[in-house]
Amino acid sequence: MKQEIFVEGIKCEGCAKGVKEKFESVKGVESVSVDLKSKKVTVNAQSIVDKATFDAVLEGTKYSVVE
Ligand SMILES: [Cu+2]
Repeated sequence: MKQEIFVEGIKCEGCAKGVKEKFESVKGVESVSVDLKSKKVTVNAQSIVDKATFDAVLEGTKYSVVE
């Protein structure tokens, strides 16, 4: 299942890498790619991951999922 979400707060390659690693730690997620310019994160997972899960994984960071 491919999902596209937008994440606020991504400003550089380091941010992109950090968010990628966070999302890759979510159970069932197979691959993550981050487009720095559009702040679009493409997530490939075994099943749809809900927004609350992404919110939880980004909690305490400077990043947040855009509604
Ligand atoms: Cu950064």
